[in-house]
Amino acid sequence: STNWNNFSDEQKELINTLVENGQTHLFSGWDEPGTNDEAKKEFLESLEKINGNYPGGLVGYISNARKLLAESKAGANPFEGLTPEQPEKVDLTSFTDEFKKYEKIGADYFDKTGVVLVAGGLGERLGYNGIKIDIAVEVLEETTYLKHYADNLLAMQARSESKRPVPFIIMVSQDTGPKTIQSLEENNYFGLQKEQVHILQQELVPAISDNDGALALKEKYELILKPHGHGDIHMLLHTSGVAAKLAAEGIEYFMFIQDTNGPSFNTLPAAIGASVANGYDFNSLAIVRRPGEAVGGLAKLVGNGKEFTLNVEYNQLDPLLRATINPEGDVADETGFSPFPGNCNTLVIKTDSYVRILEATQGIIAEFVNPKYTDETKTAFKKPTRLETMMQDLPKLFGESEKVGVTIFDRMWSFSPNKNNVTDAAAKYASGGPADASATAENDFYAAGRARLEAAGMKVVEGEEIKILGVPFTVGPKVILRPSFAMTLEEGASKISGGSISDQATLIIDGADVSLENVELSGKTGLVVKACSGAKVTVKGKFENDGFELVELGADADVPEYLKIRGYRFENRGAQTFEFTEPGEYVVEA
Ligand code: UGB
Repeated sequence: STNWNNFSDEQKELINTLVENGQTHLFSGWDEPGTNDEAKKEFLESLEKINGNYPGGLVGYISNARKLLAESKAGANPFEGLTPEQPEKVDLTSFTDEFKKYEKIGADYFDKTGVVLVAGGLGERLGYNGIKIDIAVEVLEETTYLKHYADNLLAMQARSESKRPVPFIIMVSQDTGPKTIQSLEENNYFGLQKEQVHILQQELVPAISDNDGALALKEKYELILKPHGHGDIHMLLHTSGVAAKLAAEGIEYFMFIQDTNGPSFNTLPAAIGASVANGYDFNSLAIVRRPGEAVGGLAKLVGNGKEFTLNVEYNQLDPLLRATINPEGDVADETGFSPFPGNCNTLVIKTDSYVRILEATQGIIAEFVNPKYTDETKTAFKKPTRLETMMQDLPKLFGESEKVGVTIFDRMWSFSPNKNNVTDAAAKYASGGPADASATAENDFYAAGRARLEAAGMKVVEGEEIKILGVPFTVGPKVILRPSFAMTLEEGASKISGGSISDQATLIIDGADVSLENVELSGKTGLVVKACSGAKVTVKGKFENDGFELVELGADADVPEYLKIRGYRFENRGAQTFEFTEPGEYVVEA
């Protein structure tokens, strides 16, 4: 029931193909010619676009969906015949000589590393109406995740001999793209060069309403579209040519990071070092995992004449363990933790193997489907589902020769995502899991600063842990050592000698040539030192002031969302700030 003259031959062919592939319902309810012709045209244009975005087109998508849905209905075990064992691990959970050795190796790769940020997700669990990388990782100075990441890239390139700009690849989706670009432009790319930033946009895929792969309609002339998962990054790095181009330009490793994992750069030097020293093509950063925690488990899967190391996603780990090594499933071993390292989804991938794999596979990662069925007959879904992919599944494309390793770090140092709103976070914490909220992310940000001071020999008195709206937060000391000051433990130690910091004090240092000599901060004292490049600043002596005060806001406070999702803010009650904007030699004394 339409005026076919309105459509191109390609559009007519697409309609025929879709009808042949079980999608008659997309067109059967169309109005008479002359009614809603414009909407029909737009609908077809959107179908053409979606068809072009997906490798293999809509027919490929429908056939992949049918196959995966049939497997899901049959309850097929994707790990049939495989038994999980411990993967090859490098333990960097404490600051040993080995840790420092790896940092040293990795620091030589600052100008041979690119950073890939997957930021296409909206963070609905967090209750924040904006892009997650615009949220502040700390509210003493309100540094956003995006600025924090850019600061680290600037620090990496400042430390390399070549001073080559560190490539920064950001994957966005149509949900996050415009705001990401706006944020970069409004802030002059945070000091980065526009050319070093590569924005890649992932496309949404159609939702599916039944086991036959029927595409779901939102209304008569509109499909329901959903995100396809972070695994799209591999296809985009291939189709855009960015991976191959950067590899040819001498980039040897990519570090993949998530949108709101502040500690990622704490681990970068040692993780790259571990990849280099152990010849890893793919290195998964991991933490000691709590049983049942919503992070995947990293395991070596052995069987069917093969063995390979892979993330087993958290919803699949329990059934796999029950079917193989432990009838009780995803439970603690004698250490009190899950025997399998938890996936931080921070990945270090060697570019030459990566480009080779991308060329052979087009970067198309194994898809999966996770429909919620209405009952055990598994014939109907509660709501339309879609095919998804995960970036950590890349090793599924590897052959015999690629080496996969796991590098385990202390949790505070490596993994503190900001994913949950305060209410959910408090509930998660109450039931024994990590809160993974704004407050805990900020807390770990300061804890990493404390750890750097301690590793440099300063005396650090850790404060008490309070609960803010049911989420734990350590009152102090609050320490921010900007990447401009130190990227490795060794660098921190070379700039700090002696000194002490009390449990409620605050210390913020920004600048490459700042050094601390027996600095003592007592009580609630706050000290902020910022030095531009070329300003050599020596800080010494005992400081005393009223510093920063933590003010709890309560659940119903009328404050901006970035404060609401944490439940507190800081007020400056007399912290001292010393800022040097001209090169020269300076001494800051109490
Ligand atoms: N993301 C995209 O860029 N595009 C998308 O389509 C979807 C997401 P989630 P998830 O580290 O805690 C992962 O939703 O998928 C970005 C691992 O699979 O926060 O539940 C998004 O912007 C899991 O093994 O995470 O779980 C964000 O930056 C575990 O380690 C990132 O992808 C878990 O992360 C992650 O998206 C974890």
